[in-house]
Amino acid sequence: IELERQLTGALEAGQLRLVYQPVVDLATERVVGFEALLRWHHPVLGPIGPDRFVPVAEDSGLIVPIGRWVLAEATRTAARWQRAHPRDTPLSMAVNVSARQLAGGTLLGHVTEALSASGIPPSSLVLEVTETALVTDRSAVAARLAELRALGTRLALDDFGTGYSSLSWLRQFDVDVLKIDRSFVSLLDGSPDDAAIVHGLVQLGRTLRLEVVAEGVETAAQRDRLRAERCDLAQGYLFAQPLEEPDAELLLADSD
Ligand code: G
Ligand code: G
Ligand code: MN
Ligand code: NA
Repeated sequence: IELERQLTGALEAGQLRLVYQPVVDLATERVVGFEALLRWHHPVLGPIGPDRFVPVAEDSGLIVPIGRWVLAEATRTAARWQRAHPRDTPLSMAVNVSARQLAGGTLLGHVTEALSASGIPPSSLVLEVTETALVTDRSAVAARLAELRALGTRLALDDFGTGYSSLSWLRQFDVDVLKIDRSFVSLLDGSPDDAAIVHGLVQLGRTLRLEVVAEGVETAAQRDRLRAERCDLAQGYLFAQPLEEPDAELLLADSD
């Protein structure tokens, strides 16, 4: 409750910040986009991770104004980076969207607003949803997702493979990107049987003609294995941690 009270003021006080983790093309190792991740710089407690405060924001409904700010900020940054670093395919920006945001009636408006204010091509905005966001009311969620997709944004299924219904999910909702959870990527250091799971997940994505992103790539061995599996994209500490805006921009310049 105390955290909730403080979070209410945090947005206005400028205590919420975004960091950006690069997404890398495995074939070329070029940066092709970023995932925006929320951070709370608490004046007394110091940095608080989203694992602690996003659930609080969800329960209180604060995730709605916070999510609106995240969309505006991330697309504004994307627009700047796209102008400074033009590519054949414009740099992408992925934003996490939680269950509460998806269930509420304002997400579509906030996405529309962010797209028009920033001017980025809708297809360069990737909205990441987890399976848990989708368990509640499947037909309502499917309708919301279809509206978002009709704007031209892309949808990613985040933490893929960790939920209990991943596969039925894929059949029911149209997504464009599959993000393989890092718990599976870490298996690539283990036995051949474990690696077979990653092989299966990448193949599944490819067969469904989805873009496949491996999360949490930490070692060169994992990267090489994923490349051999023809996984498209990767994120992880091997390439870069989530970075403050200026550091992300330096890395981007290196990638031109
Ligand atoms: O950055 P970190 O790995 O600590 O993020 C932890 C979790 O917090 C991630 O799983 C992510 O889904 C969630 N998260 C990060 N940023 C945002 C955000 O802007 N909005 C929402 N809804 N969730 C976020
Ligand atoms: O759930 P989601 O995928 O949105 O969360 C991404 C989170 O994963 C971020 O909080 C980020 O800090 C974390 N992360 C990113 N790369 C790595 C990695 O290589 N290893 C680990 N352990 N965590 C990572
Ligand atoms: Mn994510
Ligand atoms: Na994830």
